[in-house]
Amino acid sequence: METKVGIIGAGPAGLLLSHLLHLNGIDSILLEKKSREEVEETVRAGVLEQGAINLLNETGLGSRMMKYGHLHHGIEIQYNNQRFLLNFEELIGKKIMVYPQHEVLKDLIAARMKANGKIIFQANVTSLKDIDSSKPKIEFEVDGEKQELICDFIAGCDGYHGPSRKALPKELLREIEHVYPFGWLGILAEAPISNEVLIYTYHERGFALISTRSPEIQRYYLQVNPNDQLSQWPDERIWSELHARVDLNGWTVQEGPIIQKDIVKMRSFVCETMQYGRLFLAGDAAHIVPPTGAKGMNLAMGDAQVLAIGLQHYYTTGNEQILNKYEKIRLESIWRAQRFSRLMTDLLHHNNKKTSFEQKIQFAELNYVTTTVTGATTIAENYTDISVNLPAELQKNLTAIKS
Ligand code: RFL
Ligand code: PHB
Repeated sequence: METKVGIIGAGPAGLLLSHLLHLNGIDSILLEKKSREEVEETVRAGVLEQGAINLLNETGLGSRMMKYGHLHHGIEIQYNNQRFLLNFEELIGKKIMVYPQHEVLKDLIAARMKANGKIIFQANVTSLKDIDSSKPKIEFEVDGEKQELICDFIAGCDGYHGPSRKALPKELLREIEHVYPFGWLGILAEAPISNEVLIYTYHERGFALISTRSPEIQRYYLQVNPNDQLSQWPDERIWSELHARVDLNGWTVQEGPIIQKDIVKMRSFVCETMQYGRLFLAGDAAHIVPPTGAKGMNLAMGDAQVLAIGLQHYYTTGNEQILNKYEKIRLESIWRAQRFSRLMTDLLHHNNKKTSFEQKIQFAELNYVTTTVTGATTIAENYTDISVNLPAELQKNLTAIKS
């Protein structure tokens, strides 16, 4: 099998890249180890930045998002039994879209299928070969049968645990990691909407987040010990913690049957080596953020956009100049998103290891971002629009890939 761009992984990064390449007449084959159903059902992210909303709309992927997604004009931050609205629209004229990641994936897969795009599901990539040559190869297995894909370029969009990053020479790896002493217990509940916008709550019992998936399904999160097991969190305990942390006089979290539960550990990770030879890493394969800033899916889309621009430039001019800048361009946005995700995590979680000085500073920070225009504007700018940005020099190339 042969193609121009071999893509590993049908997450937001891989699927968006294959769609953008298709819009520019560049052939690709995407290999995904899960089935289509599994990909379309995995519950993960929920918030899209302004740049991601625009990109989906401008590349023909936005119709279901605009119909079923929910545009939010801001978020609320709560602490000390007080709730503050940060109205992003009023502050900077931007909004966010609450639209589940698996719905974005359904839209992308449908668009690829309609265009006869080549996605091979249940294709488990086992190794990458000759990545420093002009014909790199991907070895994979379908139904236990070994196959090989020969390409010009490989896009490693296979998440944190995928094989792409592991194919980079160890001595060239520049990896940086920070582990937080927090975990998030996430639930989906069949309940009516609790609030018009997301509520990020600091409480001495721990952080809580009120989010939503649809008018009938709500997504709530609780800060837990990262080593907690789901068996320690029966439904009654979850509801009693949510009420204790978020309820206010006259306002209560809406309850309903819990249909899904999971616990994630919180980490920041960047593999700064995002290119080696003809292999490019994109999305979670290269970086992980703690979910407090809602950046992971957006960063994956931002990577796909710049990679698509670089490949489009290469196939029209034969010049690898933009591709060679991919790593540098993306690391700027990635580190800004890392900074913001850490800031939100520190601001909103309770850490009993903090000294009383550090705890007082945390309250002063909460006060600053909720009661001053400058503080709130900083949150608004970073929350709504840092992951899918392009340097000015590439703006003209963007028009080309969207055509
Ligand atoms: P993905 O989505 O992990 O997709 C990688 C794909 O690669 C496949 N794969 C392989 N395929 C073939 N052969 C192999 N050997 C393979 N190994 C792996 C996998 O099966 C998979 O389908 O990576 P991508 O595209 O980089 O996208 C990243 C995002 O999924 C992730 O960053 C977000 O979900 C993070 N995230 C959030 N991001 C946001 O922008 N906004 C949010 O509100 C938000 N909330 C969240 C989140 C992540 C969470 N969890 C579960 C960590 C909330 C949570 C709780
Ligand atoms: C979600 O709805 O899953 C969600 C929203 C905001 C975050 C993280 C997760 O910061």
